[in-house]
Amino acid sequence: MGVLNVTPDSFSDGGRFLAADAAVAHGRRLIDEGADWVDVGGESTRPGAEPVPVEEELRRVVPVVEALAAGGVQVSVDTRKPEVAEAAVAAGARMINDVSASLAPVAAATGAAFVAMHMRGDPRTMQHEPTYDDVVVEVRDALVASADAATAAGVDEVWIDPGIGFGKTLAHNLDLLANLDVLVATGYPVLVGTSRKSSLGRLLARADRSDALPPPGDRLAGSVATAAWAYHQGAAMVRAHEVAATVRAAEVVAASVRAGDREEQSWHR
Ligand code: HH2
Repeated sequence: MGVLNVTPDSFSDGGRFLAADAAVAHGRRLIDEGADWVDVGGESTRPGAEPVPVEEELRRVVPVVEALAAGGVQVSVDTRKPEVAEAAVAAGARMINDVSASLAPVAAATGAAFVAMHMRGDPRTMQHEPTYDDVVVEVRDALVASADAATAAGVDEVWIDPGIGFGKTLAHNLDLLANLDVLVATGYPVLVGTSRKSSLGRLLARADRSDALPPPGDRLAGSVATAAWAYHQGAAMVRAHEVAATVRAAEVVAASVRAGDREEQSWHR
């Protein structure tokens, strides 16, 4: 899933694709690089972000969704607002990617697929000392509750996502990544978004023996490493800004996993 933020303030690509024609061109580029989906968002959800009024989010998102979908691109809409989700699906989006996990009724009513992501609180406050007793179990249980409710409401295709960086410390994010197989075992397809996030910045600074976090555009090694790890753990999709490198890494991991499967088969023979 390639990321396309039509915003002035997203943490890594804010302002780059605010003009609709630049956004559409970038969305097509993500598909050319190997993305299956383009995830169009009109409101940043980075820590501390201020909410965007519905009219403004519609103005940013709908023309871009319409142009991409008309060109045959599979579009998901990254929104927390029912009005935006409805309008985006009417414009051709086929998936609602909802960091608040509250839009299942819209997905059910429109026939769109649905991503239920885990978040503690909301973006303005979510990084104020998040605490969990057992982050993996609590996130899994919350996601299964959201996904089961979406299924019961009539959504055909439901995905779950641990929400890396959404109300989680570095230790929580690492615990979730280390135990992605626990989410995979729920039977719901798992989406993971680590791309360029500040947890990676901190790990990369450690690798560089530096106190300074590399800027979001200089976190590719961490993004690709965690995408490969996620696929190896059984995730079905990753959300990435740098699609070409991610697809290449995913192909290599897939080949290794297939080879591993063969070995297991011959072992059993
Ligand atoms: N992360 C971001 C936004 N949407 N959706 C899902 N399902 N999973 C994620 O991890 C996720 C997401 C944050 O990244 P980005 O869109 O690049 O930044 P911003 O929120 O600042 O626009």
